[in-house]
Amino acid sequence: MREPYNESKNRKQEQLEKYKTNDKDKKLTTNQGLKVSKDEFSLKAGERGPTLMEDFHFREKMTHFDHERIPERIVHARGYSAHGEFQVYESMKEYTKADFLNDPSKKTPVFVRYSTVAGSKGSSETVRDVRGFATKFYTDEGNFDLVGNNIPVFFIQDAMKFPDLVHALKPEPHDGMPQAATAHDTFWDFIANNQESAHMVMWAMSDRAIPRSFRMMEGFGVHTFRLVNDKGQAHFVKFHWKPALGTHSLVWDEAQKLSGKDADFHRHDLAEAIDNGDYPEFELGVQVIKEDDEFMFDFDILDPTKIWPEEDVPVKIIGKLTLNRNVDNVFAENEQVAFHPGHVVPGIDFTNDPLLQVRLFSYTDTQLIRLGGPNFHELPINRPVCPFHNNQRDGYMRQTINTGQVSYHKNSLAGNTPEPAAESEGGYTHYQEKIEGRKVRARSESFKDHFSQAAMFWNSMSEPEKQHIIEAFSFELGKVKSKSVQQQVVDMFANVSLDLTRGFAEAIGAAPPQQGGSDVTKSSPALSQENTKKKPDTRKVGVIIGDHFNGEEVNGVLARLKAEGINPEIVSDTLNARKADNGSELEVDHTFLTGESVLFDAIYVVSGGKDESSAFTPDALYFVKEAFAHYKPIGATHSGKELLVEAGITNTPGVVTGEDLTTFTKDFTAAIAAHRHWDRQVV
Ligand code: HDE
Repeated sequence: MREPYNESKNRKQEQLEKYKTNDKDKKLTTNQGLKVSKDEFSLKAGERGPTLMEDFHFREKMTHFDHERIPERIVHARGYSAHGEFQVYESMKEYTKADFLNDPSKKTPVFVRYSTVAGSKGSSETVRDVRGFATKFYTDEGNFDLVGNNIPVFFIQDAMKFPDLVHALKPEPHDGMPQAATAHDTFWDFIANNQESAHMVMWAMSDRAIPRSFRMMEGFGVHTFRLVNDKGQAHFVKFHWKPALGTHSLVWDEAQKLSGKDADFHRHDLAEAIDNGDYPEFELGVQVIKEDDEFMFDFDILDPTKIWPEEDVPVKIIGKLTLNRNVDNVFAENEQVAFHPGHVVPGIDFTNDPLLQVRLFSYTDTQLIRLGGPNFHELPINRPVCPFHNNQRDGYMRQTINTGQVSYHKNSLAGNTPEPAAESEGGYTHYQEKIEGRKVRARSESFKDHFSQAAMFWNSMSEPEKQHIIEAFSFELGKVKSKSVQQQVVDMFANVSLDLTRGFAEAIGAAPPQQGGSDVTKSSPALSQENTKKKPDTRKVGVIIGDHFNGEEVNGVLARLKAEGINPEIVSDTLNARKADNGSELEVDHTFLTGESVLFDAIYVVSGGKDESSAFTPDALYFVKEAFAHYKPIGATHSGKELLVEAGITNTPGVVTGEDLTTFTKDFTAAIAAHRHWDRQVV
């Protein structure tokens, strides 16, 4: 029997509470509960003598430590998570019987893990890579996992090639390099020899692969799934997450510098936003295609290298995800969480997408080795919030004490329980798709166009986005040593666009393609980040300040920025509070040493050094020049303007100066909302 949903509490949080423990103010004990008297010295035969085997306290402490690490995820090792809630806007009953999508008054607890794909667990977060966006919905009917990415297509069409893809993109086996990067020979050799990757590579070379924040990227279920309603009718569906703050990216130079300045940049950003009460929000969207329309498109809707252009199949927004709680323990939650695309609930089903089909095998298999056995569903983070009963027993680290004599089905001794549930009682029934065919190892003919949507992606980009793609190819292939691989990639992408390949062939010393190009003229405006939402909310502004600043003005600007949802942080050459001309003081958050320009979305320059007359430090000059080169908004008032003159920054797009408080803040806020000012001349 399902427990009734209680709206006043988040059932997952309540469940997790039972497992929490806090050691503060407690006596130190062994794992057997024995109080220990000393924890600094091992037991020795004499003060200067050898340690004794008898020292059970030392052995327990060291043995546990020796076994602290578990294997990292084979892909998506570097990740970070948060808890939250999901609520559907209106009942989706017409399409699906999934309970959590039927009741707009119901809040479903969720856990989301964001990740990079290629790098190790300790690698930097701002690398060029796909981002994982995996969501576990703890529904009343069991866990539903939407294990998606921030890119809507994939490199390959059949999961049989997944081990090859991952071997090619991971550090090369002979020297273990490079870490968390695809800028090397084996990755590009794989691409050139598996050309179904063309569309995904276009996305991976675009700004999408260097997101500004986990909070500012889209999420996609990638595969075509099925929604099934209570009449047994099915629709094809693709799932989307749309960020409330819009989709925004870093610039490549900034992303690389951030890798050193703050390798945790994205997790910092996520955790801080939640701590500040700036809860990240994403809307869930669905694209729905009727079963009868399966063959209406010029691509196969089961091909995971294809999108359904939003202009052709609109995204219907159906609900909202809010992330409102940080993890308490990264290992217990972020590391031990086990996602699986096969965790579905009644009303959500699979299709024959060959990538999805084999994912349904791989995820449980990988958890068995990573989490050490078949009982990982008992770990607190993985437990459903609804009861679960079956005849599975034993195995490493079993925690449940199953009482009773019977652990098999069918039985008479326990009245044939636990018993299967009828469909009307919530029993999952697989959609009865009609299947006919011969047993073959083959790629469907309908999966053979690899370049049309890659060309559509290119056509959809704004000029700055195109330039960034050219620069990304130039960088990545510039790191490739094999001339042959470089040329193969140029020749391959000539099928997407001659402008693109001519753009980077020269930079990598390859022959520009003589022929090729694409006939595709179609574009999809939804693909360009230029057309995304632009809001100032939660943007971080670095405020460069010295003593004797105009107190009234600066406090006025800061208050107005905060009222717009912007977060100013003070940067100076010391952490001592800075004094204004009117006697007021401002606490300093960072020095130039600890608060680099790459950590901010915009810069507000107020004043220079220790007194009114002193000039800006060279650090301040570097700070503002770097922000300018990253196309960031820069605001300056009064003596702050002198720094812009010193930096050679004149009246160009995104540079806002002025004395009138209200006008200045209004213009500066608009410049911040615009994200980056690509029309600026940067030399
Ligand atoms: Fe995954 N993938 N994948 N993947 N994937 C894993 O499972 C796999 C694919 C995705 O934060 C692994 O628990 C195969 C597409 C995310 O814990 C592994 C194929 C998409 C995460 C695995 C794919 C994803 C994973 C490694 C077929 C987007 C991180 C650790 C080609 C829809 C989940 C683990 C987390 C993780 C296999 C392709 C998303 C090995 C065989 C397409 C977000 O099981």
